[in-house]
Amino acid sequence: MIKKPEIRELLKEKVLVLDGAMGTMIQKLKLTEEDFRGKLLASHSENLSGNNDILCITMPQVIRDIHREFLDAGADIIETNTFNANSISQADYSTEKYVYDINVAAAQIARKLTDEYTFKDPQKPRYVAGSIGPTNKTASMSPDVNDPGYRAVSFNELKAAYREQAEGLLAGGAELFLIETIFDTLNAKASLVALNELFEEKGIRLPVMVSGTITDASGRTLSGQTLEAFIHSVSHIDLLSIGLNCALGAKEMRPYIKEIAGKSPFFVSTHPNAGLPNQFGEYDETPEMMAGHIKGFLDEGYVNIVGGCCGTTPDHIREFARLAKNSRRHEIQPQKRSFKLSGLEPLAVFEGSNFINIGERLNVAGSKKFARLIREKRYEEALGIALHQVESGAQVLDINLDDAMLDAEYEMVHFLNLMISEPDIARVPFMIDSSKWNVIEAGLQCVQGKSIVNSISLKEGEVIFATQARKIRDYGAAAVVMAFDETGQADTYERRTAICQRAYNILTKEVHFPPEDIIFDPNILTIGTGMEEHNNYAVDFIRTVEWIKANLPHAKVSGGISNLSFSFRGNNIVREAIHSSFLYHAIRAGLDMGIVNPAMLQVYDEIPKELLQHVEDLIFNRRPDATERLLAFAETTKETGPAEKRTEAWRSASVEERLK
Ligand code: THG
Repeated sequence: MIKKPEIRELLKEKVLVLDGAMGTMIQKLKLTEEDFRGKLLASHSENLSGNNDILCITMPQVIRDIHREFLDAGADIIETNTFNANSISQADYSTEKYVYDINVAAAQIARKLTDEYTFKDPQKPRYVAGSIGPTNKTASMSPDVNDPGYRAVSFNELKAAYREQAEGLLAGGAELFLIETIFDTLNAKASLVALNELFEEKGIRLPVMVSGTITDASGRTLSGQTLEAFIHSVSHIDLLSIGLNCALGAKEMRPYIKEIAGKSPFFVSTHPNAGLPNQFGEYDETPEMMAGHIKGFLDEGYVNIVGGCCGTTPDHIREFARLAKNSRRHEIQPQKRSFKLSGLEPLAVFEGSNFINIGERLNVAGSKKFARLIREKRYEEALGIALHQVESGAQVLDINLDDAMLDAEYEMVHFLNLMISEPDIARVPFMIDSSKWNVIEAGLQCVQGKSIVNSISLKEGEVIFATQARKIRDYGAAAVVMAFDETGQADTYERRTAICQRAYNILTKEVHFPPEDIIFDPNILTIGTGMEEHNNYAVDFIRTVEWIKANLPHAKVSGGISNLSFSFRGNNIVREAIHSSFLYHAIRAGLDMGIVNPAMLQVYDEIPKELLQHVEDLIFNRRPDATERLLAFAETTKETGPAEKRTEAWRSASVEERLK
């Protein structure tokens, strides 16, 4: 056994060098079909030319020689020749059944060499990274323009394929994993979940590098995420590094590497192509040219791991190793424990107001129109409601398809997939709202962004609560925790605070759920029902908000605002006034977000004084006859048409203006 420092520790001391491209090195050898087949697959049914990964079992000497060249050039980390060694990609060659063997062989070949080199020079330890490519299918886009809800591969299919690959790499001696060339974050999430499950089962944890790819000048991944949204989507795992590879050359990559260096909570890696491909698909950047760009990254302190992708040769790597030797290294920027969500874009927080409004209208229980459109399968029109909410200022969209008449799991998956295909909708993060765990998990498997689960609770006891919370964390989502326990819904200040405290302890101490991703919902219950015991609901909620903010560090608080006014259905003027006043006070008490109808938020200061007086008498439980008085007053203001049709000037104001 060769003793080596943990790579994480080594990265605190120096910049490490990753090897260069395997694919373009193999290409240069101009191997024949017979070479690819070797003895082992001499009579295989399909052509194998171009199946580089198969060489690990049919012609291992070729792979060994290339690794040697990169090690001689000074690479600290070499990547296994397994970029396409997964059953989904190998299906192109009908070689799925060799996947495990390819991965074992690939890791063994590499590991034998790194051990040899480390033994020769213990001052320069070498490591094997198991290369995990994206596969040739994408989980969050439809390959069929006429069927945007279709997906050629599911999350679970990807997860199973990655699991098989990872098991082989691990068995062969890989010491870390490199999930690379990520063009669709959902694929990467499937591999992160697969790795996590493997680690849990084996009781180990290897370092994981994640490397995305930006395909054009838009600065987005192929699946449409901005870089920051991508970072939010994968940062729930304690990664070794996050970085970029392929697609662009180092020069074009520079602004993005700079951005990652500023925003990544992990070490930063880069392994660009040797420039952009020329008209023949070849890469022209010489080692000296490319080294010039890499030197720029190093001098600025952007990176911890440098290497090369397509077109880079041992000569390129030799230059990088020379530069890395005495180079400055990137210092990870200390991260604030802030609330991070993403869709295609990071959660937009408005200046001057941290309150996040979550659109409530995509709820079959909360909108007759939406329910009818879904039941009649008029999805185009249902998407119109989603778009309208985003345009009205919703920063997150709540989606609920729980209905006895619907297959909620099917509808959740289908509707999410449709929304994800509309960039103007998918730019915001989603809140997956269901009382059924299977619906929530199916939803989580559709979204590449960092979303919110709505909701979990202690209703069915601690074991189920903790199990679901762990899964949510592994999928990289935040969670709404309802103030519910085994005995039912909390409806007093004492019960609300006690349950939130208990849930917080379990989540932070047992589950290691990040506290900033816990969103308490201490139940906004209906007031003005005529029942005396309901009169203090709003007051108790607001007090609970204050208590949570003071006692449960970093936790967020949310609620379903429109619940409050169900008693005043049919009178939207009164309902809106109740919502605005309640929000005004709850936000001052610390409410972070709310499920609202974003098109119906009224400006607090513009609520007519008399109406406001009546509304606040009710909200603050200031007099026993508050409901009757408000109802009587409401008679005088009865307004029949749907509120959204009215067109006062304030409605065109920005959301933060309206919230003020
Ligand atoms: N907490 C959490 N999630 C929630 C709630 C909550 N999800 C659902 C609900 N409560 C929040 N969403 C809504 C959506 C709509 C309405 C109320 C709450 C609503 N709808 C009109 C009504 O019923 O009068 C329907 C109008 C129409 O049909 O167009 O008020 O508390 N975590």
